[in-house]
Amino acid sequence: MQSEPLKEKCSAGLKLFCSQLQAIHIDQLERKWITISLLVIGLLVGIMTLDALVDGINPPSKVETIDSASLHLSKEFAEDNLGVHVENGKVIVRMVAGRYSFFPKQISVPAETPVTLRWVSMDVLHGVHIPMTNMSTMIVPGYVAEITTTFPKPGDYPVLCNEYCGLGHNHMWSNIAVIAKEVWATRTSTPAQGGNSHE
Ligand SMILES: [Cu+2]
Repeated sequence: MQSEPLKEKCSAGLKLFCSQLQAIHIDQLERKWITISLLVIGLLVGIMTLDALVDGINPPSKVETIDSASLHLSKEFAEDNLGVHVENGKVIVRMVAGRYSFFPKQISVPAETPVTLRWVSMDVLHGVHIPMTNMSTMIVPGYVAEITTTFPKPGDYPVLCNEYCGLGHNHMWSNIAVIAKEVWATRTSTPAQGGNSHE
């Protein structure tokens, strides 16, 4: 059979590798630190794997792609569709990052409620960071970055770009007005507002 010689070759190669490894002199202390380093790496990889499988924690892009050059033609990120929407009881925010601002410039969301923010870039690599929340991600052109966060209390939250994107980078910021849950509920129940509160 063809697979037998291959198996033998592999085990012979492995044996040779192990014997060569054993022949190398490694100091006792060095050996200890190599073992500790490998255990730490194993532990971290284990935690990441467990988080991904059990809690569904993924990188923000989730490898969801979009054509950055034609966002205005896309269904989801067309200008009329940006801002805050309530869909199936969930608060969804869609925003576009572009040199040098986040669009829409001003939105309002409820406090103490999970808010899913979906971001895309219309030009280059941007970052977005909202202090006092877990909202911090890169916005890579061609990908949709999604993070769900809860704003702990009402107030104005700055939205900052934390990836250098050009000469106007330090002016790239926006604002999210977080309003009390009860006030938000009365606003969204008003037909004129329709759940949207963007500019
Ligand atoms: Cu920037």
